[in-house]
Amino acid sequence: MRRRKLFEYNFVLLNFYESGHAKIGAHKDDEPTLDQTVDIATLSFGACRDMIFSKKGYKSVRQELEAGSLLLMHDQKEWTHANPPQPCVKEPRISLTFRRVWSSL
Ligand SMILES: O=C(O)CCC(=O)C(=O)O
Repeated sequence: MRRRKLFEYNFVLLNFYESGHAKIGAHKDDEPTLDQTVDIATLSFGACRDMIFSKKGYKSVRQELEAGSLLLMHDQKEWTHANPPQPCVKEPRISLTFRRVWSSL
C-alpha cells in the first residue's frame, strides 16, 4: 500500500500579479526558517501563468499554473523557480503559497 504524506502548514504568502508584466525572478525557497521536509504548496487563482524550474545540469521545466491548480514543490532548496513576464496576459493572478516554518515560540 502506498503511504500518504500529510503536510501541515503554518504560514501562507499571498502574491498578487496585476498583469503579465508582473514577474518574480529565479530564486530558491531556502530560507533557514523554512522546514524543508514539508513541500511548498502553491494554489493559483485568476490568469494562467507559467513557472520555470531550473537546476544546474538539468533541462529547465516550464509549467502552466492554471486557476484552481495546486502545485507541490519538492526539493525547493535544489531547484530555482521563476514566474517570467508574459506581457500578453492582461488579467491579474493571485497565488497562495503554503509553507511550514520553524517557530521560535
Ligand atoms: O506565485 C507563484 O506562483 C510563486 C511565488 C513564489 O515563487 C514564491 O512565493 O516563492
